Amino acid sequence: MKNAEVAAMLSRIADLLEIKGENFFKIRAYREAVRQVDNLTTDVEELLRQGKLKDVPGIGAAIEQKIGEFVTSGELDFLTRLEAEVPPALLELTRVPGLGPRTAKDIYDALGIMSLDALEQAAVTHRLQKVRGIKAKTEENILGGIAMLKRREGRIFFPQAWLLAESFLTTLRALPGVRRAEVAGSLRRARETVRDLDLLVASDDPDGVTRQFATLPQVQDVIAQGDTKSSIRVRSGMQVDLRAVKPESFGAAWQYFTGSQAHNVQLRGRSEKMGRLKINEYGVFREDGTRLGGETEEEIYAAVGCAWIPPELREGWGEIEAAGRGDLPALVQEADLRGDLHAHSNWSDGRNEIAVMAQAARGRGYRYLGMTDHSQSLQIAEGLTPERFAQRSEEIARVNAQMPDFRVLSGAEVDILPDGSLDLPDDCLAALDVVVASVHTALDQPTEVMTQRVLSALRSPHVDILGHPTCRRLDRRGETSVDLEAVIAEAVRTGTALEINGSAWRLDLNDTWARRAREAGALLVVDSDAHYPAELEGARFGCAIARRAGLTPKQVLNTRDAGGVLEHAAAKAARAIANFR
Ligand code: DGT
Ligand code: CA
Ligand code: CA
Ligand code: ZN
Repeated sequence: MKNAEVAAMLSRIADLLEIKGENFFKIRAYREAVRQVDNLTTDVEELLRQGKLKDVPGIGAAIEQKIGEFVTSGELDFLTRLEAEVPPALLELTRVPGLGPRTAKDIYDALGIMSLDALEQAAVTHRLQKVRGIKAKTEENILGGIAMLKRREGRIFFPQAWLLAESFLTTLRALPGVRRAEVAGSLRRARETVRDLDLLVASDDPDGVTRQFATLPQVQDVIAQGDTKSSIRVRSGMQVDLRAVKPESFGAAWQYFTGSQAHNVQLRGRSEKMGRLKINEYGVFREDGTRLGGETEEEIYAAVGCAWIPPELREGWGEIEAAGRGDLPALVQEADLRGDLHAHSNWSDGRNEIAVMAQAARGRGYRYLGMTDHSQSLQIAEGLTPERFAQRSEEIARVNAQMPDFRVLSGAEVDILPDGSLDLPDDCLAALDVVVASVHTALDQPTEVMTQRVLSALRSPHVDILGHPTCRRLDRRGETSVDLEAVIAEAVRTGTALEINGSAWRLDLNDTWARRAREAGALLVVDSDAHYPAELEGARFGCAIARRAGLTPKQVLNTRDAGGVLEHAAAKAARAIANFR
């Protein structure tokens, strides 16, 4: 047994005693023992065997006895009994680094927070500040601790990593000697989760740049430091790898470090077959060493007879052959999106007025915004009754009158009730321009029930879009049991669009399901589900998913203008009335 395990055991005891509100001196004795064990240069076990453990200052007979029991049996009865006295949910909260046991208990008592996910939610929404003694800074630390815990357990979702990457790119681009700074690795490929951040810089002084990088204020630890390479860890626990190359090798390095590994292996295979070319992070070379290029990625792909391959497709799924045949899809781009068809205003659970959301959407270059507030039964989201929808349409008309070059589409995100019926009457739905139908309640229905529930919504003439089809929330819950294959087939049959919800909390559909939907011939739509202006940015994440799914603009509903969207809705309604009613 290692000293660190013994120290962790003692520290756990101290935490639990503190939660129980035990005697201060007793708690302090355990904390002191932790400090001593941490500082030991010899094995605790060895000292124990020699009977010298109790000579260590701060470790008395009682603690020595406990260490003895723990070391010999791997367990400690005293600790097990203590743990049994503390609610498991509270124990869970104490796992967060930087969240002290006393504060954890205060939060638990005041807000009844039962899980790490709920804790994170409360911190994000600043509800934690309602607890005595908790300030904005404490919330920030708690979020940092939760992020660290998650990171230890593995990978993070790409939208979060993008935000970190962007702050690094801004910093790097401002450094002297940096000509260009870009994201590489799995994040550039928009893989759903990423393990670390890979950044690439072009500079005439690569050595100087990597050294400066390691001293940036964001850096918590330096993991490795070389001439052209530097790996660091930021406070949240995420690793960031930086490579710096000369400008003439930038394209080759960018290609190489974007991966994926499978893609790179296949590309090298092709280059050898095609004429014994060698591709590495410095360029493309002939056998005799002549350099054929490397300043741009295009030069690398051109050398093996391929068109440039969008990073989102570089997974070794056949994209190299397709690029060789000139068969790559012209992937949808963010600039192709003419509007967003899923957003909320302060009429329901959004934060802002319709006009504010509309202005923000126009500011992103959109021509329209589907204002899809929640329907009546979703009371936690202040869903609207038919009467309130009617009142809202007057405000929408006023906003539209003031924005001649923009159109707010009057819409709803109507709940699909547990029995598959819709939460608004037909006449109300018929009066709307665009209807997103979503499941928000009774999420634990068995597959058969859940699937039928969703299928019946797809058959409604009023439903244009199925919102967030799996209902997963990345921060708190997985997918419902819905049979997505069946849903995709019915979406194709009824002409209902399936949503790629780009909210950083959802990413739903994800890339694999969106790809399945495309293959089945479904129409998709890239939405943000924004509840305030900054969240309109979610369209960017949704677009990245659409690209990984291989979608072209034609296959995405909101690349059409408002007229095109309405036409599609009318066509779906006519078809549904003729066939499914
Ligand atoms: P990740 O970090 O697990 O989310 O996935 P990647 O693809 O970002 O992997 P990473 O960070 O290990 O490496 C970045 C890229 O560097 C990778 O996509 C391909 C490229 N690469 C080149 N040579 C190697 C190699 O020998 N091993 C690995 N793992 N990657 C390599
Ligand atoms: Ca990586
Ligand atoms: Ca890496
Ligand atoms: Zn929703």
